[in-house]
Amino acid sequence: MNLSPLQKDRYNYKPHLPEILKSDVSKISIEQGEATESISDRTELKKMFPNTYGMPIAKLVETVNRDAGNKINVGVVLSGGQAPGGHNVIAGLFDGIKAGNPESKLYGFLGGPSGLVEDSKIEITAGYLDGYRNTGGFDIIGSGRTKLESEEQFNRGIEVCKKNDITAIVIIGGDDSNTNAAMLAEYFAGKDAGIQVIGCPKTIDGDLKNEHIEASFGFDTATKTYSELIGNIERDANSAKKYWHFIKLMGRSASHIGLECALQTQPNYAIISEEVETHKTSLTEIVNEIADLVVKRADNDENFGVVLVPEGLIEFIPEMGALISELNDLLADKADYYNTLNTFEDQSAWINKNLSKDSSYAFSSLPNNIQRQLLMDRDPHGNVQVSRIETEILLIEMVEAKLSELKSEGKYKGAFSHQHHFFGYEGRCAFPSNFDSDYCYALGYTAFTLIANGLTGYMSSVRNLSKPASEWIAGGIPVTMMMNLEIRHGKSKPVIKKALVELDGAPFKAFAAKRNEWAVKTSFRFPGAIQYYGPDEVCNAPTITLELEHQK
Ligand code: FBP
Repeated sequence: MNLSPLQKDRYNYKPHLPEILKSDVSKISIEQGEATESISDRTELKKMFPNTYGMPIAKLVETVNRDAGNKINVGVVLSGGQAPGGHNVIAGLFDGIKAGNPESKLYGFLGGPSGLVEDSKIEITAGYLDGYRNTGGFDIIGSGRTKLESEEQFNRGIEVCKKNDITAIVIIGGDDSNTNAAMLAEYFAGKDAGIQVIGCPKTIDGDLKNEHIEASFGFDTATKTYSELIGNIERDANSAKKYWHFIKLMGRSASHIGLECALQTQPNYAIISEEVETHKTSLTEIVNEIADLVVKRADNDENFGVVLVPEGLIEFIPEMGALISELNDLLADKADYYNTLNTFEDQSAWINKNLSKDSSYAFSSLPNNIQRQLLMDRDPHGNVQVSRIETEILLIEMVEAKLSELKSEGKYKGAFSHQHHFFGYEGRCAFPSNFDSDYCYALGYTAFTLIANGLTGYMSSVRNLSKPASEWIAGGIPVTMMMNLEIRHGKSKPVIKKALVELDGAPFKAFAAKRNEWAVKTSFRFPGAIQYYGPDEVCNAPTITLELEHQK
């Protein structure tokens, strides 16, 4: 294989570990606290999860565990979008399993959750894994977005595990995948199937976090990668002084990525979807505010700038959010008829007829290309695929129109040349930062210790993350504890509560305190590329978001 020097070198990186994980696995046990409750809807959730509701938080402690050496077979699944560090979760899990008993086996189900129901798998061996340690991507076994939620799938899961003598499954995924992991754990426990299920918190979006799960893995590397690119663009903008750059950043719902990148790079303008929703800001108001900023900077002879746009923005703009949810329901309920309409003209005419008056108005006010994007295929959860909606271009077109209006009124004299970018896939498979390499390995190793201690329905948890790895605290959090009921497509469903940007949280407050200063006066900050070697503040610093959250 033609390996890059960095790839070869990263194979040799030894992840830094929390103190407890340096002990022999036969000496790692768990200490359990009080019974727990879900964040809300307790009576209903208790009924839905009779076997796994209310379990205590588990903390790893150094005490003899006689079961750690049992020979076991474990299956692992990667679920959803790629996030840097997934390979290291598997490496940590593998090393834990083999440290328990070298005869134990780890199977990787191929292509995501569907691999489990289809019994499509490989055995992960030491030699095979060595080609993936400390590297980005999910290509070790592949990922997928199939939802595991039907009884038929759960029963298939039992059959496949029995056939392969697998007694534990680790599901590495986001909030939806971990919700499904909890349902699987409950179903297996109810059937006395003898199969444990443990989840691991993954998503670059950073929206799977709470009091007990401080960060989802991949957020650190992805935001560092995007921040490097944004910083480079800022420097280019400041050198050429001729372009406004509109940069859309991934993050399906929450704006954590946009917020972290704004704190890292100090752009002229950054939209935070949660603020737009809270203040019920309309699309026109957002456009007017950006146009106003372009005018002010032009008055200073600065006809350039950088605007960050969160991927999920469109759903948070009140009139657009209402439109999208009507479209989602319409396309799900009347899919058969809708699929008979062959031309965009027929589709949009039918859509307009079936939408409410307000949504039909919002739909008609959008350019044709955005209308088409809003009608594209939904994801397996029935959601519009926001990464395919070109919000950054929509904003550019609308700002341009506003500026020509202002020009004709004699209120704007500048030039508005623009470039647009979308940073998403560029960051999902980067070589994991040292932070993500360490964190992911620790999550995987912890997942094994939870299995070795007989737990099911837990998420692997590693906390105290703003401190050096040796001070991290490892354990398990019962998944039901993070759940509430939410209406999804008209039905009340148990789900892990998604963490959105909190407007009274430290990261947003830090951004809000500075953004006016960064807007008109050029104040760009250049984070540069992720560093793997060098002083701690250069190669081991966590995200600004994490640091600020821990200062509270
Ligand atoms: P997960 O929630 O599965 O981690 O995926 C997040 C994400 O990267 C979003 O930021 C983005 O909207 C989406 O995946 C893109 O999905 P796809 O990979 O299917 O294009």
